[in-house]
Amino acid sequence: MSSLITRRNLLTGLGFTVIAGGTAGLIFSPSFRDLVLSCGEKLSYRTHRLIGRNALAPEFTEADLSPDFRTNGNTMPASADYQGQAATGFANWQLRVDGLVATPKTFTMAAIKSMPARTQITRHDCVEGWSAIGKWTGLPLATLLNQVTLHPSARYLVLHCADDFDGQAYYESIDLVDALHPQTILAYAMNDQTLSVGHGAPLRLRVERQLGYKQAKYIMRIEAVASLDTIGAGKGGFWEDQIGYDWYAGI
Ligand SMILES: Nc1nc2c(c(=O)[nH]1)N[C@H]1C(S)=C(S)[C@@H](COP(=O)(O)O)O[C@H]1N2
Ligand SMILES: [Mo]
Repeated sequence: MSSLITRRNLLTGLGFTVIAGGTAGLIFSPSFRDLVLSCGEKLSYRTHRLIGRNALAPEFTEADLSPDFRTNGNTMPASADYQGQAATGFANWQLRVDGLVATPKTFTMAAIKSMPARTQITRHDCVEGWSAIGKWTGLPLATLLNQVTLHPSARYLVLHCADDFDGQAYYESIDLVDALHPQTILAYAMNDQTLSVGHGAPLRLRVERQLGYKQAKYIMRIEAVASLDTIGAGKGGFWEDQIGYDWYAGI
């Protein structure tokens, strides 16, 4: 376990170097940035293969909870539909699960909350250089996937979100190892409160072995696919498409 923490810090530190350098104006060359980022991605993939992709992320205690867990990225989706749903406390929110599944299904929040929940206290690490420890409660993604039966050709899950930046929808994707990982949940509560809009209500992903931008908020649809090539610009996520962040953001 201690080696896991050491590696986590090492890799997180690498991320900080890139960003701190970028902010200070020291790293302008995209090729240098790409090189550093892709070294980090390979190192983190290799590290996770050594320690096991199914290893658990560290979990903490109530005493470790951050008094102030900031929000980041979008904090209120602009869409009128989303805002109407927020006004009714997401009473009619529906999560669509489709793509390469035997039985595409739509789940209400009541249905999602009626299934056995998992609670975990974990550390969120944003690539921009901040971390916070929070308590997350939600539905294990594996439980949901059991209900739709993945087609054997499915390799990734795409999380489609209700928000956008300048008309480009936010989305993220994970492979099936992470989708079935025991700590991967669709969270609807944070620190024992219903998830706030700022933190991604009514549903946000927690995929605890990866960085903050993978933790998709405002999830409205989960699509099982064989390839990411035709989703967005093909890099597997909004920031991956826009500025070349690693698709596999292992920590
Ligand atoms: N839909 C959506 N998900 C998102 C983002 C976003 O802008 N939109 N920002 C990401 C980033 S960069 C981080 S660090 C976390 C922030 O989560 P928080 O607002 O709960 O702190 O959400 C991630 N998921
Ligand atoms: Mo982030």
